[in-house]
Amino acid sequence: AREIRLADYQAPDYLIDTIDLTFNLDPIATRVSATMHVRRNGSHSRPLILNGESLKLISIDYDGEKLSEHKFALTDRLLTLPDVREDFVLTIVTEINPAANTALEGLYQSAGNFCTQCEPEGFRRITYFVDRPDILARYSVAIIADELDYPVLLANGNPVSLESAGEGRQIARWVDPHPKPSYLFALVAGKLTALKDTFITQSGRKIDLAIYVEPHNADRCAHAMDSLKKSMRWDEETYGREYDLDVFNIVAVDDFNMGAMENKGLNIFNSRYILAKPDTATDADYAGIESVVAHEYFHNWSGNRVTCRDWFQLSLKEGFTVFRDQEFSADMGSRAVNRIQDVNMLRQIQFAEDAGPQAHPVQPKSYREINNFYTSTVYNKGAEVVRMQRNLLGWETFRRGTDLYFDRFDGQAVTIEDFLQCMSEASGKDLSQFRRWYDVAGTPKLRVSDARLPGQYILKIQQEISGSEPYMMPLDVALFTAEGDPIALDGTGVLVQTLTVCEMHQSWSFSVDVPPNIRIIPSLNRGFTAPVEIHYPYDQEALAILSHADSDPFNRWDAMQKLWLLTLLERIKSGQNGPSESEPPLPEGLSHAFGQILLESDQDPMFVAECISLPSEKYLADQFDENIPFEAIHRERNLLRRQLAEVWESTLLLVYEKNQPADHYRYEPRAVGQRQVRRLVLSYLTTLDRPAWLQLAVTQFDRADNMTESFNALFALSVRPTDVFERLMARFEERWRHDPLIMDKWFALQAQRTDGDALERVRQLMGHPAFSLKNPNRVHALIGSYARGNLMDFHAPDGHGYQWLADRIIEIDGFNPQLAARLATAFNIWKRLDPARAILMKEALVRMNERPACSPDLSEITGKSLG
Ligand code: BAL
Ligand code: ZN
Repeated sequence: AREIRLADYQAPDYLIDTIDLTFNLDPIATRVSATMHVRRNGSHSRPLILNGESLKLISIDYDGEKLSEHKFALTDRLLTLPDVREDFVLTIVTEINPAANTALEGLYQSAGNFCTQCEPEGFRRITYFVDRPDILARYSVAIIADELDYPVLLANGNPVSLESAGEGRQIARWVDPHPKPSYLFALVAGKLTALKDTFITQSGRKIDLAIYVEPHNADRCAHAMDSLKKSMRWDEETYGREYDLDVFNIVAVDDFNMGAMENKGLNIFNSRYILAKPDTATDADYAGIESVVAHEYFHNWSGNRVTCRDWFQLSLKEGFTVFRDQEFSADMGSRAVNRIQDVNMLRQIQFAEDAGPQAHPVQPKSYREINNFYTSTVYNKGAEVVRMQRNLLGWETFRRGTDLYFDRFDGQAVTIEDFLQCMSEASGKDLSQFRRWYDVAGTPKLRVSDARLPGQYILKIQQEISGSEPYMMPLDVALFTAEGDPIALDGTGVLVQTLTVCEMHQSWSFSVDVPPNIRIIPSLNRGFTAPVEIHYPYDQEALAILSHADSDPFNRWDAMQKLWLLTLLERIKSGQNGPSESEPPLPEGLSHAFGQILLESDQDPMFVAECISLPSEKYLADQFDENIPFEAIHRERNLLRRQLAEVWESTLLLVYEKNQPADHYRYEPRAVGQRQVRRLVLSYLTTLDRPAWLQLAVTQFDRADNMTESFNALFALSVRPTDVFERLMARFEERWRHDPLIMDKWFALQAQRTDGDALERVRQLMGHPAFSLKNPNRVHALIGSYARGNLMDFHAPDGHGYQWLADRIIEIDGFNPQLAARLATAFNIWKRLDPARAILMKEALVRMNERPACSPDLSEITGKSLG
C-alpha cells in the first residue's frame, strides 16, 4: 500500500451534506441504497472520487438519471466521476455479503446478527463514499429486514418509526440530527434483548438507555448500565458535557476486533466489555467494563461532536478520551491504585513500543494502514501528554481550555494544533515547545543528580534525548530525610514543588533546614507527572525508605518496583549462564520493605497488592537491549518469590486470612482490594512445597461464590502446577465449556503454563470446542497469551514458538488482516535476542513478509520490524 503522509493533507474536493441510506438486509446479499447531496468544495474541476471496497456496484443515479458506464471509472478501491456539476444528488446502489465478511470491518454478522464497524475505513465496505473523517454529513437510515430473524433494528441518532414492510419484513427509520463522519456510522439488526433504564440530564431531559445483548446474556448487563449512568453524570459534573440525543444504545457482540466503538448514539461493544455478573466476571473484568463504557460514552464529545480532521489526529480524540476515562476511574475507585495501574501498563507496553521498530510519535507523520496506529502510543502516551497539559495549567485553567475547545469546534473536524491553541489561549502560556511531545517518538530520559551546600539542596536535571530540542514537562518533586521525614522547601512549609523542566540542562536550588550529616533523598516525578524514565543513583537504603515513608503512594509503589529491579537485574545478570550453586541471600532492605508493606493490608489492601506484585517477565526482558536471558529471568523471578514466601510465610497467611471479604460478592473498592491481595499472597504461598497452602487454594476455589476468588485460586496454583491444579482446571472447564467468553480466562492460563510441552498443549487447545480462530477474543486469549505471556516457551531456543506463531498469523491474515497484524507485533523484539534466536525469529518474519498474499496491515508491521 502507498504511504499516506500528514504533510500531503488537502481539504476535500467535494463535501457531502446529507446521506439517506436504505438497507435491505440479507446475510449474503444485502442491498444498500445511498442518496447523497454532494457539493463542490472551492473552485476547481477535479473529479469526484469515492472510496469503495468489496462492493458490487448495482447502479448510479446522477440528479435523477441513471449514469451510463462511460461516465464513471471503477477500480477495486475507487469510483471516479470525472465530470460533475457544482452540486448534485447522487444515488448509488451496491450489494454486499455480510456473511462472508471475516475481516470484521464494514457490515458483518456475529452470532447470526448484523452489526458494523466503520472506524477507521470500514464505511467504504458498505457503500461508495468519500470515506474520510472531515466529511461531516447528516445521516438518515432505513433498515428493512425479516421481522422474525431480526426483530431489533438499530442505527445512529433517534428512532423515527418501526412499521411492517409486508411479506414478513419490517422497516425501521432512524435520523441522526448531528452531522458526523462516516466512521461513526452504525447499524445493528438481530434477535436481541435489552436492559433498559433512563437518565435525567442536568438540564432535565430524559434519555432512554438500553443495552442490547443475545437473550441468554440478559442477566449480565447491570454493571455496564450502572457504569453508563455514572459516566453520564461524571461528564456533566466534571466537563459540563450533557448528552445530546433522546436515546443512547449499546450493543454487545462476540466477534469484534477492538474493545468497543463510539458510534453516535449506538455504541457497539466487544461483549467482554459489557457482560458481567459475579459468578462469570472477575474484578478486573468489572473494572475494564466500567472504564470502556465510560471511554466510549466520553467520545460523544471528545471525538463525535468535535472530531478529527484526518487520521493523523487520532490521538486528539483517543489521548484526550483515555485521559478522561482514567480520571473517571480514579474518581470511582482508588486514585492512587488507578495511577499505579495506568503507569504500569504504560511502561510495559508503550515504553516497549516506543523503543522498538514500530515506534512512532503520538501524532504519526505517515502510515500505510491506519488500522496499525490504534496503538498504546496514540492512546496511552497521548493520554499522558494531555495529563501533562492539565498539570502544567492546573485543573481550572485546563477546564477553561476544554470549554473553549468544545465551544469553538463543535460540529467540526479539527487538529491537535487546535486543541493546543485552546489550552494556550485559556492559560496565556506559550505551548509551542510542548508540541514536541506530539511530534517525536521515543521515551525521554532524565538524568538527575544532586549536591549539597550549607542550607541548600541542589537538583540537576539533564534531558537525554535524541536531537537537540529539549522537551517541556511538569515534574513534581519532594525531599525526605533518611528517617523518612518530609523536608520543608525554601523555608515555606511547602513539601512538594512542580518544576517545569524545559532545558537540556537545568538546576534548582532549595533552601533546606537539614544538618549536613543527615542524608536527603529526593522523591522524583511524583504521581508520574511526566512520562519519562528517571535515572538517579538510588541505592537499596534510599528505596526502602521511600517505599515506606513517601507521602505519594505512587512513588512508594515505584520505589518498591525499583527495589525489585535492583535485586532481580543483578541476580539475572550474574545468573545468565545458569543458576548459581548456592542461593543468593535475600537482600535485607528488600525483605524488610516487603514485610512492612504487608502490614498495611488493613488500610489499603489494593495498594499492598500492587506493591507486592513482582515486575513481569516481560518487563524484566525489556530491561535488556541485547541477548535477553529468558531462562535466567524466569528462574530468578521465581526464586525471589519463593525466598520472600519462606521468610514471610506466617505474615502472608495472616494477610490472607484477615482479608476474607464479606460473604456475598460486591464490586466495591475495599472488597476488590481484599480479593486482589489474597490472590497475590496465595501465589506466594503456593510456591512453597506445602500441601496446606495448596489446600488453601482448593478451599478458596470450592467456597467461592464469585469468579474472582475461584479464578484467583487457579491462578495461584498455576505458579507451580500440580495434580491439584489439573483437577481444578478440569472442573472449571466442565462448568464453563459452553461459555467461550469465560473459557478465555482458562485458555489464557493454559497458554502461559511453562510445565511440560507448552506448545503442544496450546495446539491441542485450538481443537477445543470453545475455541475458534475466527474470533479475536479467543485468538488473543490462547495464541496471544502464549506469545506474550509464555516467554519461556515462545522463545524456546529451537525456534518452535516463532515458527508456529508465524504459521498461525499467515492463516489468520487470510481472513482478518487487522488481527494478524496485531499478533505480529510479538516479533518486534527480534533484534534484542541472542544471535541464534534472532536468526530464527527473523526467518519467521521474512516468511510472513515475503508472501505475495501478505495483507497491507501485516506487511507494514513485518516490514518495519525487519527494518
Ligand atoms: N475509536 C475506537 C475505539 C475507541 O478507542 O474507543
Ligand atoms: Zn477511543
